[in-house]
Amino acid sequence: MKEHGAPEYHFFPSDSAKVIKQLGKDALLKHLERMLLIRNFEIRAESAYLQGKIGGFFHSYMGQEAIQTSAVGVMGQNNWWSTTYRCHALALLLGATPNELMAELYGKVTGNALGRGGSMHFFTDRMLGGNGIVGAQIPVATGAAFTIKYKKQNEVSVCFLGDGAVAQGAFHESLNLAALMDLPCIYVIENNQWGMGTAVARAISVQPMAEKKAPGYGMKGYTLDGMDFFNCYAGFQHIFEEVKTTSRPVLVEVVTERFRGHSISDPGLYRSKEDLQQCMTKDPILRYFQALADTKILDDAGYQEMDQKQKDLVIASMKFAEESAWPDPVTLEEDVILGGF
Ligand SMILES: Cc1ncc(C[n+]2csc(CCOP(=O)(O)OP(=O)(O)O)c2C)c(N)n1
Repeated sequence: MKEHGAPEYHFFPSDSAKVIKQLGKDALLKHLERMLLIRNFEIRAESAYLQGKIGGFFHSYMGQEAIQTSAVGVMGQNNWWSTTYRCHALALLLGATPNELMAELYGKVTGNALGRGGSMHFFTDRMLGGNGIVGAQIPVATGAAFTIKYKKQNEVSVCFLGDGAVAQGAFHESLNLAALMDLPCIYVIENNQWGMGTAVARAISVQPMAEKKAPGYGMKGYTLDGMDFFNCYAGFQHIFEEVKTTSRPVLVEVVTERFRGHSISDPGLYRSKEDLQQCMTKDPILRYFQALADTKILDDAGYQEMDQKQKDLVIASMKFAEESAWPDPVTLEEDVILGGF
């Protein structure tokens, strides 16, 4: 099988100092707080899983926090959002509480989906899942973009997908239709280098993906550095304005790393410990904090305090989940459409 070397990426040109100045201290701290909430949520939920408190599937977003935090930071909640089964971060960013999400992981009745969905099926009033099927959210997001256009709303539909989903037929059909119909959809490939244990270079025939594939649909393509919050922020800002002005879809590739296996049950034997350690040196949260420290916005003690606060919130959510009731088995078939056509 053909296998490529790492492609040469041309990242969206950005200037961190400019973004720092534009955001100002309060917003900068808010974004750090959000990333730390996500990181702490993933760490604690993982430990609860390993203690047997959580069952089923579990996919961690650790390492990718800068992407969705910057996207939601730029565009705000009032758009349509969709993603894969790696959905804990997006739900937190769109306003779901740690309590309801942790309770959902524990399968409790107080959970985000009444304890029936688990890790892969978080949602909010503007988040169309949490989708367990690779590529399932791409046509859904395209439909949401159609609705926006049909109702003449000043919004966009943002669809996060993995690099593995790019080879799905649904990807091709959706992008083709969005381009034909001028739909305001932002397709964001989070390229974390792996589709389960398959390296992206072995699965996708053409790279860099956005740069090379977007022109085939008559769209613009952008590449962002997913380990650099400021590059993502500047890129999404430009893309958001462009899509709202032109109502043309765009394809974005964000180059990132996942710090865990594909799912919690993946021993990760396909990459060496050294490779993993190397990718963890690019931690987007530490890099972001470093920029705040360099500009004297936050010192070490301030960072520790903020991190501890997020940890405490997550630990409180575990207590909430632990103490919540199980769903009543009598309700098992409620909200399920049974029977034939
Ligand atoms: C249609 C379909 N085929 C296969 C699977 C099994 N599967 C689950 S995740 C996954 C890999 C997807 O990788 P990627 O799109 O890169 O996303 P990532 O997990 O890296 O975020 C596969 C093959 C599935 N859920 N759905």
